[in-house]
Amino acid sequence: MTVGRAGGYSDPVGCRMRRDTTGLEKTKEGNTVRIALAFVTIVALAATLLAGSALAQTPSVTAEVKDAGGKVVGVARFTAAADGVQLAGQVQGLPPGVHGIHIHTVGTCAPPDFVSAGGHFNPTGKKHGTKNAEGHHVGDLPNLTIAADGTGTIQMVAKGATLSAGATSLFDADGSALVIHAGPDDEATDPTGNSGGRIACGVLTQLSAPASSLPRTGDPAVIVSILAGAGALFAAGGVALRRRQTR
Ligand SMILES: [Cu+2]
Repeated sequence: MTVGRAGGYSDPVGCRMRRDTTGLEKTKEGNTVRIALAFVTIVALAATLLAGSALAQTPSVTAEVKDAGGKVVGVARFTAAADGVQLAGQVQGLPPGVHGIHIHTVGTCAPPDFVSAGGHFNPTGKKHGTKNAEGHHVGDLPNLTIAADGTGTIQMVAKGATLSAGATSLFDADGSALVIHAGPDDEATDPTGNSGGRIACGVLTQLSAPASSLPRTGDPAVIVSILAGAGALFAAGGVALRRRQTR
């Protein structure tokens, strides 16, 4: 079988033959296959890079909560949810009982009173509390219950809040903070919920990706990416050259 003449292939203007740097005779048919392969390679590489990039840009938002003495009493993680922002975390070393907890409007936690965090995050100009007819603040949250051993689970949604850019974003110019209060929130008294002093506070911090998932220089993944990128450029250049030569 002649190279490029497989399976009844016919070329009405005659099969144009040429030699490339490998010394092998090539035909338009062969070139088409090579172009297709190169195209598939480039698309696959682009898809891989885009997927990696999307992963790296997935926001990871946490707040390390500290008490008035500067001691870490817990960590909360924030993720986008259908109806707002989901909070999940654990706290310990806090007074047992029911405590008001809110997202406050400024991302500054200056102990011991944490007044620096400002009022509740309220970008929509509502009044405090889900039991308030004119409520609620975007930063309002259900009460947090601390057990007799001082531990508690944060599992709640900040309804109407977002993490991406926009009017209800927790990442506006001055950031925001998670604040835990001394007493329970009545979920109706504007603007505070009457939940007493602030006993713990954590600034919402956004990372582009968890540190453990970021590639480091010298990682096999980085080297493979560089080699794959170089390969794709080489293939694309080869395709362009061949197309010119076959004209
Ligand atoms: Cu508060």
